[in-house]
Order: sequence, then structure tokens, then C-alpha cells
Amino acid sequence: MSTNNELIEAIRYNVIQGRRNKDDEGLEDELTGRPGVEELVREALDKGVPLQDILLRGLSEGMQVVGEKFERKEYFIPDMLAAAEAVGTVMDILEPHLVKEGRQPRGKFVLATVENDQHDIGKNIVGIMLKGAGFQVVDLGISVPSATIVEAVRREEANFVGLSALLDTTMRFMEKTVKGLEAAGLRDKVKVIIGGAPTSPEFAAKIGADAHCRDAFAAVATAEKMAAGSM
Ligand code: B12
Repeated sequence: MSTNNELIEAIRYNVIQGRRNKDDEGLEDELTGRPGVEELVREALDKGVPLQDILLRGLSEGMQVVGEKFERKEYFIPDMLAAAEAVGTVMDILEPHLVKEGRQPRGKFVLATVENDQHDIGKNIVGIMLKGAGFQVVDLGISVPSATIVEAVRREEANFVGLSALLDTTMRFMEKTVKGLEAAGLRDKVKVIIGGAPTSPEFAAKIGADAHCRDAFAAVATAEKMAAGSM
């Protein structure tokens, strides 16, 4: 019998090992036959482990360690990809548990990873947590040009834009998107919330975004405050 903490720790560890399921070997250890991220997440859901713990302490923190290993040159790109795929496969399992049916939507988000940037795990976590909190989410995917984001805001009559960037070199497309919203006369119709490792509150202020959120919890709290008109 695993405790909740042991399960979260096992999820985190198996993300670091890039193991989707029991058939996968593991990047550093030989683990074939032992439960992988998929089996562990299902067990955690059965046991009622809070979704936020699975998402943030298990999956996100696991990816954080993967990033540190990449920085130390212990991991390479295929290793990062294996870990990302392990996280990606469980998103579909988690999503139905987060989305509460029959609620009055609190507002509509257009969500995107900016141009030239292919990182989407953080954005996807933010998206499913927002849905779980009762927001509608139109996810435009990765490497989305600012003009496409602006057009989607107009078409969807969105109240919020959520922009994600994980690279120093792609952050500037957030500013381009804010400018594009201004030029299209849409800037005062939407709140712009940004996130991703290289971004900061200072950067958000500098580019004229309304808020920066360091994680998916903060994104939900900020969106809730904005929807209630208190921010
Ligand atoms: C996985 C990964 C990849 C995968 C991405 C797979 C995928 N489907 O996403 C792959 C292998 C494709 C990849 C490629 C590259 N990567 Co990469 N990658 C990572 C890694 C290890 C993890 C990112 C991640 O998923 N984190 C976990 C999630 C949950 O955290 P998060 O994204 O930060 O999201 C949270 C918050 O930031 C916030 N948030 C995020 N987005 C948003 C949006 C909104 C609206 C809000 C409110 C909040 C919010 O909430 C999230 C949840 O709590 C990071 C290391 C790191 N420490 O971040 C490097 C990292 C980002 N990559 C890096 C690099 C250099 C690259 C490459 C250039 C490598 C190369 N030489 O080719 C390419 C670039 C490809 C491209 N054009 O985008 C560098 C970036 C350095 C920099 N500062 O610019 C990092 C930091 C690694 C490193 N330490 O060097 N990468």
C-alpha cells in the first residue's frame, strides 16, 4: 500500500526516468515491469490524491529536475523528450477529472505558446487547471504567431489571453502579441497573463501585460480575481 506522498514521489521519479508505462525501461535505471507514470497516475486518482499534487508536485517538479539534468549535461534532448512524452500521455487521463460539468463559465481564455517555441507542458497544465476552475479555454497550441493569437481573440471574443514562453529567444513574441492586440483595438477587451520560466513580473510590466504567474495555481488565482473584477 503506497501513501499519497509515496505515490507523488513515484510519479515524480518516473517522469525523471521518462517512463510512460510499465513496458518502458527508464533513462537511468532498469525499471521494466514496474509501474510507470500512467499506472501511477491512475492509482493516485483512484486513491483520491488531489489533482493539484499530481500536477505540480509530481509532474511539474519531475520536469524541473529533468531541466536541471539537461543543464548539467547529464540529459540530452531525447531524454527531455521522453520525459515530456510521459507527462503528455497522462494529461488526457487527468483532464476529465479536472473539468467540472454544468458550471456557468467564468470567462474565456485564448491560450498559446508563442512563435518559435515548442514547449507546451506548462501551458497544458495551466489550461486544464483553468478549465477545472470553470473557465473556457481555446488552446491554440505551440509556436503560434502573434497575428493568429490576435485573430483568435477577436473571433472567440475572449476575455483573457494566456501566453507561454520557455526560451529567452521567444519571450519577445509576447510583447509583439500585446502590440498586435493594441493595433487591432482589442487590448482593453482582454486581460493578458503571461508565464513560463524566463518570464517575470518585471517583464510583464515592461511589455504591458496585465500579470505574470509563476505556476498554474497562481494562474487560476489571478484569473479568478480578474473575473471577479478585483484585479
Ligand atoms: C521538456 C523540455 C523540452 C522539450 C519540450 C517538449 C514539450 N512538449 O513541451 C523539448 C525536447 C522539445 C525541448 C526543446 C528545446 N529546449 Co527545452 N526544455 C524542456 C524542460 C526540460 C522542461 C520544460 C517543462 O516542461 N517544464 C515543466 C512545466 C510544468 O513547467 P513550466 O513550463 O515552467 O510551466 C509552469 C510555469 O512556468 C507556468 N506557466 C507556463 N506557461 C504558462 C502560461 C501562462 C499563461 C501562465 C499563466 C503560466 C504559465 O505554469 C506552469 C505550470 O505550473 C526545460 C527546463 C526547465 N527547467 O524548464 C528545458 C528548457 C526550457 N529548454 C531549453 C532549450 C535550450 C531547448 C532547445 C533550444 C534545445 C535545443 N538545443 O534544441 C529546444 C527548443 C525547441 C523550441 N523551439 O521550442 C532551455 C531554455 C534556455 C533559455 N533560457 O532559453 C531550458 C530551460 C533547459 C536548460 N536549462 O537549458 N525542451
